[in-house]
Amino acid sequence: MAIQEVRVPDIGDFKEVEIIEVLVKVGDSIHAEDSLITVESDKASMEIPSPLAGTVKELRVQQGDRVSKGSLILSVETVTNPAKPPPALTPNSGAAHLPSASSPPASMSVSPVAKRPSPQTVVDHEAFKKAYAPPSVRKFARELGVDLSRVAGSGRKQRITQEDVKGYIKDVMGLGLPSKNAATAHSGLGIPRMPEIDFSQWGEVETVRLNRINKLTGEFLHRNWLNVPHVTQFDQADITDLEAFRQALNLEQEKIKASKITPLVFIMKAVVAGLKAYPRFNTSLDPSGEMLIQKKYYHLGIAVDTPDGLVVPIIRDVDKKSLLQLSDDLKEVSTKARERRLKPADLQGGCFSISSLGGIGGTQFTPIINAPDVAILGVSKSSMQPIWNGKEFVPRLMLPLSLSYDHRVIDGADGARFTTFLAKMLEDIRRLLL
Ligand code: CAO
Repeated sequence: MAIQEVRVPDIGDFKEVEIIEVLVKVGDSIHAEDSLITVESDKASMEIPSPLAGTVKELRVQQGDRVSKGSLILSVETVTNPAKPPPALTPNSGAAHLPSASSPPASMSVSPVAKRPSPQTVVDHEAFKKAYAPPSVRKFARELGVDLSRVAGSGRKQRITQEDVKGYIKDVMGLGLPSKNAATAHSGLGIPRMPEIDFSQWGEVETVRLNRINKLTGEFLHRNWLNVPHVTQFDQADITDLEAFRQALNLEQEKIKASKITPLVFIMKAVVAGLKAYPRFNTSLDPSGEMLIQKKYYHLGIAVDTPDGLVVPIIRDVDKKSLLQLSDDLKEVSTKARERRLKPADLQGGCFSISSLGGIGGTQFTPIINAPDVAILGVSKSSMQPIWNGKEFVPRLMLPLSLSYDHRVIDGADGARFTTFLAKMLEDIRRLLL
């Protein structure tokens, strides 16, 4: 480890140019060729990349400063990479730029937007060259097939930023997600954007930044809500007998100091029986909309409420596990989720999800499908209710079920058949053995 200074390299005719953006801060970990600052002359702008990798120790410039060749930008505590000579200047029409490495932010790697090509097929290459954008944004746009000449810039002097490109893609994909792209007054769905409101005019407020899980979950749920035509089927299952069995089982668990079993593991088993009886619930729609992919495995996503937000780890091969094994798995994944120990693989490969709010309360809700699954089961809190048995009202413990399904794949009749089937399984769990 060593502290090394990074200075402005030979930038040709650029002398005493103004820094219009500082792209890093103290403590940032940077790679060689990551952009550090953007400078701008009367004619052009350019990003100045780092010649080395490490951690930013001290920043010696700020926005508005003027720099020339040799000006000190910052100092870096280097890792293994030795200092490299600065990369060569790559002129560009309208704007001269130094090449810089840039990759989409983590959120883009889970976003469907980044994986799908833009629907726009023809790129006007001449106009693309003239667009006012730094190299990292050009590279990003080229990778995604976005014609920069169609993107409105929100940066200084209408410079196009990576956020503008993302906003443009969201608009053309019809996701209707809010973007800073000023080119359109409406989102892709024609939904007017929410106005920016200064709430402090009515009283004291505090602005809190959303954490990464909140942001990713928000984007994911919004995408699914807008892309998938949801229908929610409500039902309730008489779990009086199941509950008597569970209580007896838990007494035995207590004797051997094992942990208690909750109704959720029985529900997981009933869902797997449902997926076997109605295989269309165990499919995913091909993005072309032409084909269904039938899954022959039974991995269930379980929504877990954590202090950082909602996560949905997967419990695999639910069909092959006993109730006690499932109970252990459930404890393990929910503990890992709450202790932030889940790995990306723990969140992938599910077939169908369950969102259980039964331990909290509520009578019913409309869960959002965890696409590419085609359905999700919401479970609310069971309660004693008077049920008419043909002769009299009898007290029965009723469990509310809310099944949201993708109406492109599942018809309403099958939605009702599935919840009726689940209720039947839970009413008499001996049926799960059939
Ligand atoms: N009806 C009545 N009681 C229920 C119940 C139900 N449907 N489900 C659970 N309970 C009881 C349990 O038996 C337990 O009681 P005891 O302590 O007396 O045994 C208590 O409620 C707490 O259960 P739990 O919530 O800790 O355990 P679980 O196995 O039912 O659920 C988990 C585990 C991880 C799913 C849950 O803790 C959780 O995070 N739920 C929230 C999911 C969520 O946020 N969904 C919303 C997503 S947005 O759509």
